Amino acid sequence: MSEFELPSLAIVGHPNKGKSSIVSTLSQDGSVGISPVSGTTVVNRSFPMRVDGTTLYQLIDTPGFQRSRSAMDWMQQHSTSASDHRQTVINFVEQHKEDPRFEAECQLLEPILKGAGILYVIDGSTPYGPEYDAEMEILRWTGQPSMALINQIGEAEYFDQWQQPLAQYFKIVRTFDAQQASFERQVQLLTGFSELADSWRDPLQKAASILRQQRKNRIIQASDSIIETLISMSNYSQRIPVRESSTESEQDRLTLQFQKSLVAMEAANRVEIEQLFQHHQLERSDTEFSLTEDDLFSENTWSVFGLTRDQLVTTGIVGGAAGGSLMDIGSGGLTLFLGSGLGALVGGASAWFGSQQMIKTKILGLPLGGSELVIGPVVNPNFQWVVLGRAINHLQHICRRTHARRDTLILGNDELSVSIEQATESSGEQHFSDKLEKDEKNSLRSILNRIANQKALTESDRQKFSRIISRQIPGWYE
Ligand SMILES: Nc1nc2c(ncn2[C@@H]2O[C@H](COP(=O)(O)OP(=O)(O)O)[C@@H](O)[C@H]2O)c(=O)[nH]1
Ligand SMILES: [Mg+2]
Repeated sequence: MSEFELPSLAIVGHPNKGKSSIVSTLSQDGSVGISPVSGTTVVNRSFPMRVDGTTLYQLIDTPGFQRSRSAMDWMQQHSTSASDHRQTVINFVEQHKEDPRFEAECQLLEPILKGAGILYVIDGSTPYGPEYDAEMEILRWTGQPSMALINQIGEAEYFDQWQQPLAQYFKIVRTFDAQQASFERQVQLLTGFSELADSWRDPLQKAASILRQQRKNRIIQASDSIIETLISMSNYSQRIPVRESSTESEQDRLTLQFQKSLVAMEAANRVEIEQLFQHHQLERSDTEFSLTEDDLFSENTWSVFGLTRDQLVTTGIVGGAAGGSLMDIGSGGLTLFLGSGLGALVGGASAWFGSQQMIKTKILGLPLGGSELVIGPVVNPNFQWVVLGRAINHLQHICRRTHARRDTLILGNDELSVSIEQATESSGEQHFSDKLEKDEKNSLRSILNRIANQKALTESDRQKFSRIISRQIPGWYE
């Protein structure tokens, strides 16, 4: 009896209750128009859920009911018994198609009468009132399979008030937070609906399993891209010609340039991951890492990732390597240059890099005369852990974020400390490395050491890495 080939769900309700937000979340489409101004959606718009070129289902965003009571009055006057309810709704739309008073009602009823299922959305933070009865009654008259969703826009909770009236009209009533719903909750909504309509059971169950598989593939792809970035960042160095006349401000500029290149590599990885999860219009506010003493390698920064110095020591994240593997500028061949103009440059750099023991730097003589400063790679042994910690944190945020959210993604300290606090409350755990099994931690340490030492990774290293990262991500299915 459906004119649609695919499972189709019309999202309906009062204006401004989060209908478009639900469409956005369930279709993973950030381009759906969401607005605090009611009346933004005036015509239906359909959003297909596509995976690998196949459309699994479609969601139809509709304008909110405007005159449900008058519409219901008309229908009651034109109905003689329950057996003609559906036909009466059809007649109503037929007769009022051109009537501007009932534009919204005719729009939203049209796909339902063509066979779309109904997701009726109410806001659980506003009280129930009898004005909703007419909406629910009209929907019931259509005879289409339906489910009620309690979204929560504000702080207040009137869920209890809503339970009874909703239960009278809908077989399934669920709470569903359009902005916060986890991926699993989204999939459960689909499978819930599959129980309501026989002809959709198979396609919707299949859609759910395809979505889970897609999620899994994306997480694996994301961890592959993280490891590639980690390798590039760990190997990165820059060669910069230096002259006798090089000045200190020039040197500052060069170090800044080196740092910016690393920041750009990290940013490119973030964009890639955001694209992978279809967050195309995402605005992100990020604390850039910088290679200054009181930033990347300070205890302050570690604590941003939930690491205390003690933890770093016990997990082996700090330790041993720092002193030994470091090629301190100011030592070895470089001292040759001391005393010259170049020496002044190097001397300045030494104070800058040397004290922090983090970036390998050397001066090379060029065959045709002149010298180059080779800056990088970063040799501080915490580098890979910090970069990885930041990447995992970002990926976790992206995986948790619904497409209904339009606010800036804040990866700064505040949000991080909040999420760390939450993690601590629920599990007593802090940094991702705390959640690792002992053998995982060992594997990861050895993989990160290989990366730090610029040794090639084996296929099995990569697979282990992928698995370890994936397990840190919400919505990962074993
Ligand atoms: N805090 C919060 N705000 C929401 C939620 N769902 C919708 N909103 C906000 O409510 C307003 C109306 O949302 P929209 O989806 O456009 O509602 P529609 O008119 O029913 O399509 C927008 O400002 C949304 O950002 C939610 O779950 N939580
Ligand atoms: Mg809308």
